[in-house]
Amino acid sequence: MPARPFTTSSSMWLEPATKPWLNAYTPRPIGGDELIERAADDWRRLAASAPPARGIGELLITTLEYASVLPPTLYGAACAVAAPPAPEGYVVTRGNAGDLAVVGADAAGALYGTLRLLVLGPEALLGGKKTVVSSPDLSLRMLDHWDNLVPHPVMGTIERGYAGDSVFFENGDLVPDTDRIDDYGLLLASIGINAVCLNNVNVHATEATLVGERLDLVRAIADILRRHNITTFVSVDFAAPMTLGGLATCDPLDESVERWWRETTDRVYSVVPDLGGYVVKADSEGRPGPFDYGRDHADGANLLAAALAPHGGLVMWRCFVYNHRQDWRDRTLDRARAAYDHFMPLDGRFADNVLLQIKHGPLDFQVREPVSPLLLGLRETRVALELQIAQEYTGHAWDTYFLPTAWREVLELDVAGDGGADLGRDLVDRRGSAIVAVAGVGRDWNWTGNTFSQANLYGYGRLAWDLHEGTQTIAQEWAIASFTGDADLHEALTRILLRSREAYENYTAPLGVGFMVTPGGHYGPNIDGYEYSPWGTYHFADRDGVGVDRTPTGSGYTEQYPPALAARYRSLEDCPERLLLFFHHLRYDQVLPQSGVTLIQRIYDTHFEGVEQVRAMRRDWETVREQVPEGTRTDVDRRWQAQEHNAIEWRDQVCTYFLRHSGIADAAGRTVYP
Ligand code: GCW
Repeated sequence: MPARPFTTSSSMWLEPATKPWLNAYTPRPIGGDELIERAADDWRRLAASAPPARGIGELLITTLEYASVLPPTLYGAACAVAAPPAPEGYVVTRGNAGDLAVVGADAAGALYGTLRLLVLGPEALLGGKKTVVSSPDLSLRMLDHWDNLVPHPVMGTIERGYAGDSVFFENGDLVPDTDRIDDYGLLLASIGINAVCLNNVNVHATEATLVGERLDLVRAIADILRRHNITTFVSVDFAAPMTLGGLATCDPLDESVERWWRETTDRVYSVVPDLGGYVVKADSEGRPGPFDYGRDHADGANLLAAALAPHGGLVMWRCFVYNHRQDWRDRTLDRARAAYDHFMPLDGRFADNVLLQIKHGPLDFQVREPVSPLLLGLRETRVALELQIAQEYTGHAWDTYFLPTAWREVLELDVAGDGGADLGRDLVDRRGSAIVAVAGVGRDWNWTGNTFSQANLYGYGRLAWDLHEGTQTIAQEWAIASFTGDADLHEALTRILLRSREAYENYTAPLGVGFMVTPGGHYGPNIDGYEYSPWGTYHFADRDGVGVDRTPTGSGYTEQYPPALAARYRSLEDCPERLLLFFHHLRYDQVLPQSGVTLIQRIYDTHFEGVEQVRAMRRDWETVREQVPEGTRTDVDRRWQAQEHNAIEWRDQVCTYFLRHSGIADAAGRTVYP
């Protein structure tokens, strides 16, 4: 067992200081599987820096296959569960003598059960019960890293990364400290993540060689991640037959192209036999793709699927396909329509090992978007829901923003609009769905830049495992698992997280209209920053009103939804207020049916409220900050300062912009700069 301590210094959910139970139990692996041995090792390793505790008993870690070896009370309890755990699931049970058993459906389940126990402790995990059973809702729970092998001149080592350099790569090579990759694997396993894509979906020249000359890097990282039950994926360049292979084409229907992918993939699997597969961004934001040859995306995806199928590999084919060279003068185009228009007609044409990876909203990880209609529409194709932990449009790692609040809403959407199954249920019921998130992790001491952003990574793992887990539970678990302190501390941290999304939404772009961010970097306000750009992200504010008409009188995007949802979004009365400007262009003096005030007044009110909410969160923090370790405390302090400044800037720019455009003053008489 390595004596090396876990390499984050403090304040994260594997924080041993918060876990006296680590020293109360002696782990005993049964069955000899490497993952089980490792689970016991992880326990012992963290116990080395946990507070001393009096021994209570043994922690027996095994699988159903070996469960008969357990002492009778533990065996009986583990086997008495109504439904045995599904693959990767586990039973945790407490015996009369104080011993604990984790019984996995398989070795992965034993690992996950042990790590869950390690994070929460037996009291929180078992509550008053003798036994708990847990199984993941989805079998593929993935993180996509947008890491570059060599720093990109504009995007750096991680595209949209706010937490330092890549945990995998440094200057075209492996990072010198590969122990940190091992720790990262443990961190991810502790929240049930079982797949990681190593590199940016924008695959530049050097990164393309990960399936060629630099396959050794994939092997080295896969060897480490595998110890934690994590399967490795790579992003590939659709034009690789040309850029790497020297062919004159990458036409998906060309025989030499097919051969190139087959031979390349065979070689890749001879080196990394359990690679998960390829992630692909094609015909998107300047990336090459099948459109270059008059082919469609089923042709493109199936080309790679055929090469991967003999090895059991998957194609994660992204649907973020839209015209990024739009003419802002052309009001007939609506970027929100693009994914559905491109992919819906292809439903049923994709190979079995293709998953269409779809961002949760039709635009781009905005604070508020409706759920992508493509996610709801596809019925004959496997889908992966794509979320973004990296806070590209949600405050980078400066502003505190608890993303699970927004993800909950996505997963809770009733898919037919009739109060029936929600998206979470629907994903489980469909064949072979998956969940993916853009990682937001870097080499910073706390992995995520802002310590509060850890709660987003933690929350992603929890929701990926249980699509119906509540945000209150997630926030509270993270706070308790990460910080030693009294109930006031944990309650304050939980409260802050749970309020943070609403605050951020209030002080940024109003009522779902989106963007209004600084072009390029996407932090801070610039109301017209993208208004005359080719990116298709417009708000259409003029002297009379603002918002995008996506009903049949406008772009008709609403009609991509199932009928009941289309009707809801089309209607001014029924459209959720937070989405009004996403779906409608409204006059400033329009009285909003839900809040009963005019649009312009609602814009003023939410923006003033947003700043006050930041101040309230900050005050909450002030009351408990002394309980937080020094490094984290001062770092969080300066992030609150930055956030308050950002919120004020947003409030004043938005309010002034709309005062100048509408000429209507704030009825409450607050300071809006003329
Ligand atoms: O939101 C945009 C980002 C790009 C990103 C792209 C994508 C990796 O601004 O940086 O590229 O989304 O999801 O492909």
